[in-house]
Parts: sequence; C-alpha cells; structure tokens
Amino acid sequence: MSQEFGLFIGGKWEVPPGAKRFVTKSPATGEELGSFVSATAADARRAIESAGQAFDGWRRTPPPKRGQILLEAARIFKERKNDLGRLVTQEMGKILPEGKGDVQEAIDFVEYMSGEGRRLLGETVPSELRNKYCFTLRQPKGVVVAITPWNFPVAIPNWKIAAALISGNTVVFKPASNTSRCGAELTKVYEEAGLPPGVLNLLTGSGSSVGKELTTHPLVRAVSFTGGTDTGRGVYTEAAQALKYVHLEMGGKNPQIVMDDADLDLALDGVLFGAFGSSGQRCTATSRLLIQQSVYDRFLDMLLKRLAKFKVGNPLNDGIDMGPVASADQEKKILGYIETGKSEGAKLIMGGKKLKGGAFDKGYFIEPTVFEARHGMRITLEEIFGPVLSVIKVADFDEAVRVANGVDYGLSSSIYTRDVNRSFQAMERLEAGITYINAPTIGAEVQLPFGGIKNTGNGGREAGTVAIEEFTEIKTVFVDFSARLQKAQIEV
Ligand code: UN1
Repeated sequence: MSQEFGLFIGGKWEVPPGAKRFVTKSPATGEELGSFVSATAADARRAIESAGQAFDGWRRTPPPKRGQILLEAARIFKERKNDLGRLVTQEMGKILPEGKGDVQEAIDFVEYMSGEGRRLLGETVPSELRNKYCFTLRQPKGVVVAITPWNFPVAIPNWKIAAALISGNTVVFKPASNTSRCGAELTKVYEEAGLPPGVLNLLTGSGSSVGKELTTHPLVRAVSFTGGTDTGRGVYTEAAQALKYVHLEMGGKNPQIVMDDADLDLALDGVLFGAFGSSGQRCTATSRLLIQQSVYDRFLDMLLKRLAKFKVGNPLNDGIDMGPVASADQEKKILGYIETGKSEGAKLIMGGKKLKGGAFDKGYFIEPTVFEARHGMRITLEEIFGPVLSVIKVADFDEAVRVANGVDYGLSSSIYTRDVNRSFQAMERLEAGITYINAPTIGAEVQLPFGGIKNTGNGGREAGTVAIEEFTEIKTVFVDFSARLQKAQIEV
C-alpha cells in the first residue's frame, strides 16, 4: 500500500525539484507505508508564506462558516475511521481498537470545535462611565505552527489544527517523521472538506531541517508543540528569541495509587490499560504503581498473574493485548532504561527482554516489563515512554502523595480508593494537570482541558473550550456613545 506523497503548500501537493525522500515502515512488520519529501528550510519558508497569504481571507470567513468546514472534515474522518484506524496501527504500532480510538478522538474534537464557531465567546463588562460599553473579542493570532508526535498521529494533530482553524488562524503542520502517512492522510481530509488553499500546509521530514524556520520566521505568531522534553525545550528557547507565543505539551511520569480499601479488580484493569496500552507510549501512561503496603503482595500477585497471560504480537490481529514499540530508536531507549533499572538495583519481576524469533524479528517488540523499585531510582523519575512499570510500596496515603509528587513531571495521576474523603484529598494534593478517581491515568475526553504542570508543559492547556486560548488574542473594545470626552480615572 506504499504510496508517494508530496508536500501540501498553498492548496497543492507538490514535489520540489531535486527533493530528497524518506519512507515510513510498520514497526511490527517492516512493511513500507509511504514515501515522503524531506522538506528543506526553503520549503518551510514557502509553506509559512502561503499560510501568511491565506490568513486575511480565512480570518474574515465567519467562524460558523469555518465550523461547517470542520464539520465536513469530521464527517469524512468518520467515513474513513476504519481505514485510518488501521493506518495508525500499521504506522505507529498500537493495537487496532486503540488505532481506531485515536481517530475517534480526532472526530470528537473536530466536531466539538466546529460548534465553537458559534461561540468564540468574549466578555461584556460594565464601564465606570455612563454611555459607554466595554467588551472583549477573540481574534486569531495569524500563522501558527503545529509540531506533533507519533504516539497519537491523528488525534493530537487535530487537537491543534481544529482549534487553530476555528479561531481563524492559518496553519503549517509538521507531523513526526515516522507517522508521515497519517499526517498526509489527515491533511487530505481537510483538503476534501473544502479548506481554502494555504489555510493548512503540510511539511514532512525532519525537525532539524525545518525547525529553525518554523520557530523564528517573522510571519509565525505561535508554535504549538507536543513531544519530548528535550525537543520542546529547544523549540521554546529558539522561539523565545523571536518572541513567539509557544505552547508546550511534553512528558509525564504518571502514578496510579492503590489504597488498601480499593476495588482491587478494578484497579488491576486500570493499571493494565494505563501502563501497557499503546505499549506505554502515551504522555499519560501509568509508569508508576504505588501500592499501599497492606495490599502490596496481594495486588502484585494479581498483576503478575494477569500479565503472564498478556499477548504481544501483530497489532492488527484479534486478541492481541500489546503491539510493538514505535521505532528502532524507541526500542533502544526502552531497553536502555531496563538495563538502568537492573543496574540501580530495582528488582525485575516480569519481562525485560526484546521478543525474538519468527514474526517478532521483523519488528520492535518488548515484553511488558515490571520492576519492584524504590522511589528515587532513575526508572521511577524519568519518562521511559514504553511498556515498563515501576511498582513502589507505600506505607499510607501521605507517603503515596509524597512519592506521587516527587518527580519533575505533572501530567496525569490516579487513585483507587472507596474512601470519598481520601479521593477529594487526592484531587487537591496530587501535583498534576489531571487526576482520575477510580480510573486509569489515560483516557482524557476532548471536551475537557488537557495538560500538565511542572516540566510537562509551560502552563497552557489543549482540548476543552480553553483550547482556543492557545490560538487567539483578546481584543478589548471600548465604545463611548456619550458624544463628549469622558475621562476614566480622572476626578471632575
Ligand atoms: C498523549 O498521551 O500524548 O488521555 C495524549 C489519553 C488520550 C490522550 C493522550 N486521550 O490518554
């Protein structure tokens, strides 16, 4: 099914003369999925300029009309949900129900944002003077850049693109290289939905070739980035010099706490889904399991029994619990962390190896891995972004909160308890942008804000109605209909 794609600039798919190409491959089978242009800095400039030219027309398109185009895009996404879900699974490696879930999350958000076209609310505030109105308007920023990761190759680009478009911005979209096919297919959906030329532009290729242009070009007003902390820090620093608005969404080291009064079967289902869904490659993945000591042995035993039956294999097949990790780089990094865990004295109690033999040899498969660890070891502090869970024994609720908060990240968190007071204390005390009560650390819904504190981000939120804050400027308007000079603050 491999196919050749160009860049999408100014409403046209084009292959620049002399363009270099790269391919994407399934991390499960090695099958080639598409060939793409490695965009250069000059291509990035053209994409930004085309977005700049399209801006005036798009910003003047009434938001409800923009919403209609989004609704049409959502309809096409729905029509193609199975095919796109399959593509996500093939190109990124998450199991098929999760591949389709990725597309569903995009559909949900694009539909939600289409309605925002009839809101984009401002505020009306009284004036201190007579015959004067004061209110605010939301206006687009201009050309915005969306730099997106491979772990949600359809959902996350849409979180950014749909919020940016409904707000009246034009977009340059740069997906992660290894999920370029998903990036190209979703761009086609917007093209077919009737987006005017230049409103959405696609650049494929490596961030090192186009990154500088995307973060510093004078026409770019905002950069929205989801990905690793090191890359995010680089984007932030470079864009800061050019005074761009930057929104960052980065790592996590998300804890699931299991108290001794929890429904343990429910907590078990939660941690399996949270830690090993998408092979642990979510920013929201459960990477630490904090168990209260009185139920520690029992819960760990339940976990290991279930994991022993876990099926790892081709993510397109039925009955598979976990697919491969997304790339050779991912595999190397995760296996490296497993070695780190062993060498710092964590006890490996499940998995820990690359799977070999037969079909496994064509891909990057790692066993679901569990360590008994002590808080403070590197594997309990750093984001691994793979199927590796650190289990930590805690004496009581206070220690659970202290350990949960004892990391540099703060995206998601979860507690299983039947004690209603405890659950509210957890809501208040866990340092994270998201807290789940009796549910795993993954599974955010699009109508609520998504994002984290500490090194997870720089304060913004995606999804929910607040998503548009990232992509709008507030204009304050004063209308004086007194027909004379009125002076605020001045005594008369
Ligand atoms: C991410 O991991 O980068 O809550 C996003 C979740 C998904 C989104 C995750 N709805 O796990």
